[in-house]
Amino acid sequence: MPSRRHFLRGTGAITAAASAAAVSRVALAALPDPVIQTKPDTMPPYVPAGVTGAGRPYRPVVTLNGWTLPFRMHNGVKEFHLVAEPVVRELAPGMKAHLWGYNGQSPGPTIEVVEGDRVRIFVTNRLPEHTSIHWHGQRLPNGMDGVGGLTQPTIHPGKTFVYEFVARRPGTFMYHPHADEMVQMAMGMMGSWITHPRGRHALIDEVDRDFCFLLNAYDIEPGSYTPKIMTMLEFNLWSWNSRVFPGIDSLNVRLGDRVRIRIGNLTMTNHPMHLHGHEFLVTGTDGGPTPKSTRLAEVTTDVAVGQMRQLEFVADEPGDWAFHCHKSHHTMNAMGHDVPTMIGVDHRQVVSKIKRLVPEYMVMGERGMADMAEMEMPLPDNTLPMMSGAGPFGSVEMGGMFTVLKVRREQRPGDYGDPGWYRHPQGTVAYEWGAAAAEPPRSGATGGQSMPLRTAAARDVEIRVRKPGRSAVHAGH
Ligand SMILES: [Cu+2]
Repeated sequence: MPSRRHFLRGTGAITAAASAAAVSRVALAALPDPVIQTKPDTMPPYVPAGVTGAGRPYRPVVTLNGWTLPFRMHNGVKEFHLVAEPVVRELAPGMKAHLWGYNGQSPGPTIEVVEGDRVRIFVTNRLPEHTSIHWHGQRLPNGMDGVGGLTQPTIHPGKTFVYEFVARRPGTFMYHPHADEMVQMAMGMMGSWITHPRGRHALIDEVDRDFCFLLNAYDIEPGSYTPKIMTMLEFNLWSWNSRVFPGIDSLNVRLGDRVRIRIGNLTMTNHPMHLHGHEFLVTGTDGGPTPKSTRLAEVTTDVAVGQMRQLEFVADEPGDWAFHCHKSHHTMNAMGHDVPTMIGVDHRQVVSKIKRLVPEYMVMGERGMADMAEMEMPLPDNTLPMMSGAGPFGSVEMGGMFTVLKVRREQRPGDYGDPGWYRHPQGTVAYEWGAAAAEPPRSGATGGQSMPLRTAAARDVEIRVRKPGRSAVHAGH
């Protein structure tokens, strides 16, 4: 039904205008028209119009490569409509995935409310199997907890269920199915939930920019479109809000901004989140704001499976600062794990012999794997290079869970647009040493555990021929 797909773009004042118009055609008591978003862009913050009261206005969040779901007020209740449905998500330019999500996207839209709000969420199931939604971390009546079979019957295809509860405490939350959970989360069904404090809060500082995203992961065979749903740990695409580098938008801030980043982890492993150039405090965990006495300055914090964390810092160093998961294989896209280490192996002799058998054979990894980032290697359709992303100085050699925090003096308040690459002041970039480097002094001792520099290449190296192609280069993760 393309006529019902509304594209939210342009101003920060996006509202459910189109859905409100549809609502007026039917009785007000009817289901709110679902608002659908199909673009993977980071949308401007959602500022609800005409909503007054305690805690309003609040500083809305910006969902990385995502959006906030508009609501309608109905007799003092904030009403949302989530539609669980198959979606097509661009993970990064060059690769689309056939996922399940909500309202046209995976992850689903962020739900953003104020502490004390009564919230009613209509959930329509347009999937081929039953589902439910669990409101991860919320205080709520037991029957609203969304555990299929335990606290409610599941929502069958074509049916709509209603969840209703009061957002009792401020913080960062998530939502996801609690029915056929392993399959439905492997297919991309999840979303963020932000509850702002009702007023000034002793432990919640006001910030200039408030970002949120989920850590998620997929196992998609290069050349195919649909995730493998029975994968337990060996995922091959490590994503933030179902995007991988270079598809993840940068976090663009103004010099001196107080910045909050809210992160939830719905993958099956932990992610040590690492920010360059700044120290941050963990100001919030699963249970809400942390006591100030517990806040340690960090540059990396681990976000374990099922956890939410809030990082805060003052962006007082201009530049393009890497922000990524510190598990190095999580900053890569799909690759083969059965590639042997070839560093230090001189196999020039054997290449010509192998090429007689396998004409397209390529030598890989003789000097490390950096060549891979720039190599023009044929890839199957619908896949991404293992390491890519063109920066101002060359290939960034990254993939997966990586993006850039861009801190700029010129960034205007409220402007989330990409300012381009940082222009480094003269004399502040690492540079090549122009003269010959002296040989470093080395120990001449021969006793004990001394290990003299090896000068001769190893002999009698056993070599197994591996053919290029799916089996060796892009065989899962
Ligand atoms: Cu990771």
